[in-house]
Amino acid sequence: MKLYDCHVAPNPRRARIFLAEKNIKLEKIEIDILAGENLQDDFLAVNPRGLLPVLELDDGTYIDEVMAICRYFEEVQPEPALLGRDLKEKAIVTMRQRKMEFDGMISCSEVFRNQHKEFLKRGIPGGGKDNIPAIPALIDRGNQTLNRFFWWLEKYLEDGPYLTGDQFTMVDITATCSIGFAKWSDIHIPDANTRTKKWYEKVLARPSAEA
Ligand SMILES: N[C@@H](CCC(=O)N[C@@H](CS)C(=O)NCC(=O)O)C(=O)O
Repeated sequence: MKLYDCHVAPNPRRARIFLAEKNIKLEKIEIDILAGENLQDDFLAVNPRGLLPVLELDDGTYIDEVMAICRYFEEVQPEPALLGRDLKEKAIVTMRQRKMEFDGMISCSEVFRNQHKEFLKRGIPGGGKDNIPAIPALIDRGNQTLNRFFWWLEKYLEDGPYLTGDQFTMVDITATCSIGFAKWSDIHIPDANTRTKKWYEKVLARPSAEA
């Protein structure tokens, strides 16, 4: 099994942290997104969308989408449970994880992608070959949705030390990677969000954060 990875990119980082939490080690193939390696024919044969990460199974099947990769390993190795321990927790993790992804990860992508010169003609993730232009108005919209993302975090942390209560889960992983991604655009946890700041220090202190 192999993981097609890009060490600087936030979505591959989500998969790496998940694997590190489960202590699963995989062969990694580094693909340089900034240099456009993900848009070359070799990688497009792996994932026609040109996106990372991708898991290659031993039978040659390719699994892209972070959540599909994580679901695969949660089934292979259920402990520690990162997608919920029981029915209710599984539903809550799914619900909150989606919010972290849409309001966090995707908003960061809109803010970053529509102002960074390397991406001026790479307006949608993986769409580099199609010369899709950046839309500056999406920077503002992304910033607005990020406000909602930071609001969610502070709210969820009313329930306990992690974003679903007492257990570190995928929700914490996607949120951590979104905050890291937001920094690329000089966006940080608002000073008033004290619960989030404390939580972020704690999750960054976990060995998996280095993955
Ligand atoms: N929904 C996808 C998102 C994957 C994604 O957007 N990956 C980014 C890296 S963070 C990428 O490969 N971008 C390539 C590009 O923009 O050319 C997932 O969960 O795997």
